[in-house]
Amino acid sequence: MELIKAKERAEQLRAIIEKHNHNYYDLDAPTIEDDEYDALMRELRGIEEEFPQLLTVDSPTQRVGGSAMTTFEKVQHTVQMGSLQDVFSVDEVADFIDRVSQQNADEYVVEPKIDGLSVSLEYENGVFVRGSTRGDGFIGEDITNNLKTIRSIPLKLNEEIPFIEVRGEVYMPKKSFAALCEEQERKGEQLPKNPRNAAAGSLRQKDSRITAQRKLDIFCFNVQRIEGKQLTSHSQSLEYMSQLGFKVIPDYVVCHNREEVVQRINEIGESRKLLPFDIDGAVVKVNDFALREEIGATTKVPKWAVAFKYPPEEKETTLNEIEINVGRTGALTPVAIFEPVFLAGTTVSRAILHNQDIISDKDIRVGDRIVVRKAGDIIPEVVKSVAHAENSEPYFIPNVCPVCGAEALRDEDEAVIRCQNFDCPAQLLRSIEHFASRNAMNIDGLGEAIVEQLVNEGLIKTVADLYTLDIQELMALERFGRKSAENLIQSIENSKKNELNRLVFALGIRGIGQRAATLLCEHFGDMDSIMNAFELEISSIEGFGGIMARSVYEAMHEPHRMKLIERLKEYGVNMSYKSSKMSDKFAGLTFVLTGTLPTMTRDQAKALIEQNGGKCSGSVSKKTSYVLAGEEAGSKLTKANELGITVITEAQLLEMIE
Ligand code: 0OX
Repeated sequence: MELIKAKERAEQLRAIIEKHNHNYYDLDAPTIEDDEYDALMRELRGIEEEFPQLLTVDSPTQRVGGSAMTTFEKVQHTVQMGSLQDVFSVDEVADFIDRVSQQNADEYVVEPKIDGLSVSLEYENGVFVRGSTRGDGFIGEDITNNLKTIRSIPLKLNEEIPFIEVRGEVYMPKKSFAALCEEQERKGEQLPKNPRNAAAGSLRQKDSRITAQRKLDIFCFNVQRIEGKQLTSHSQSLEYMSQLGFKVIPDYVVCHNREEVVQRINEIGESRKLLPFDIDGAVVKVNDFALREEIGATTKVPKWAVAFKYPPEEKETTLNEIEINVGRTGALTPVAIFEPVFLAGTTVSRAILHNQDIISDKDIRVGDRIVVRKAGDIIPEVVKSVAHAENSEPYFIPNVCPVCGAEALRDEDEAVIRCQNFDCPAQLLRSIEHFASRNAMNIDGLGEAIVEQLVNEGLIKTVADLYTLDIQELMALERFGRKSAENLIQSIENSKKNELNRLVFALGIRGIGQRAATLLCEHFGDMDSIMNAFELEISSIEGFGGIMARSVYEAMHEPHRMKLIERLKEYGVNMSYKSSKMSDKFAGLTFVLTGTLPTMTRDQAKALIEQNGGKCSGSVSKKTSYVLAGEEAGSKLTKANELGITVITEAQLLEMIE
């Protein structure tokens, strides 16, 4: 084919393909069979390969990325991609409307809040040049190639506007999610937890060909920055985005007062189950841009918008049984096993009931009709019992261990019931799993199933026996080959060199977590000194209370633990501590970590905070000093905003240390 003809045909093909894309992805009304579409794409690709000079940045062939990348480049957002203030009641929405109407607001846009991932899309002279994740709001990651695979993201706009940056939410439609689950199941691979997680995983693929298969979609809802056009209101900007070719947030309505806003929020809530995508709330925004400027923002959220979060979805089901799990410290934990229900994106059939007091307060009995929900949309919980089965009786946690049959007693000051047998097989299993776990001795390849196998085959009776295992012994076991046996022995060998704080934590002393273990090591320097310490000296360590000191003292004088430590010493497990303390800058401060940080893992950030004298906690409260938030930060960030706790980024943390 000669060049001129090829150019003509390529342009024609691009126009046809984009038209079909629009019909399929934006209008949900396909106008071509898959194989015909593939043939058009093949023809276009063929021309572009023969005449590379004809290739354009906005060609539909550019949507399916090339080879895998190793990292994502960082992107500094010129306009902060802030989050929204969450509210949980209609009263709070009314308060918001009252406040902004006093500042002269008289128009509000209410739109669904898509449960996906926020991204920024930048266009120069109408051409898509860069797409990035929200990150921590200031710095995100360049995911242009992955975003190009989303057909509803225009590669070229309908107008050659000098510059525009828009913000949208990438999501996985329920239909694509169902198809992905089906495919993963067929391949025997792990199923994604919910559409949001699946979308997040797909967007972070290093190989955009995988992203392309995931059928993601987007809704755009904000102009972040624009040159060459003046916009005066949110509704006008939504219309303008639509005109440019963006897929704009659907079902938005302009309201004029509190009643209209509340009615619209309720309508969106009612339509929630029927929508082809997940939403987790409704957003109410002041419409007028000049007024938004006046109303302003806090450091974290705009004051001219709120996100109303719908209450967690609840379902009724039947409680089939209450299972008792025996933990590492012998605690008997009741778990509700119920008829499976689909809740907030996943099927659930179990929920922890915690302790006898909770069961008694809610009068939960086997056979009951119960209401379940996911707390924070993640952890399943039993809300209440709505009806007892005929002839049912109140439930009591047994006073014998279901695993070894030994006596189980309620501790004096606790709600917990514990098996009293030190040699209980369940406790042994859990304590070996804990010993080997990532934050303890970090023995790779020693998961639950292997521990169970080693215990059942009689190869280990205490954790010290791990250090006597040899390759031949392991190879004689089912499912062990030479390579896996060698690897496990090597991991066990490596663990001998661990810092002492890991070992102290791995011993599983009640009430002694990673931080307390490190404090003990910092104070005493080696295992012998910890073992010989008086209770009073232990309790003098900053951060230690009387109960913790007693627990350490007693644990270190239990004959079975003393023997265990003696054996570990004999096998060459490290018993001394080299301090990694850097400073006391964070002394007295408590941090809570949430979301994915741009460069550090959460464990690394935690170590850094602790090395500078700070403390990390798992939940936000009034006592929290800082919340360190990264990408996809969830309910902890919301809580921090509610309590007015300072939220910092990874960069700010590093600055504080410097
Ligand atoms: C959503 C959504 C998120 C953006 C600019 C300031 C407020 N997930 O659907 N955020 C916003 O607005 C932010 N609107 C939305 N619809």
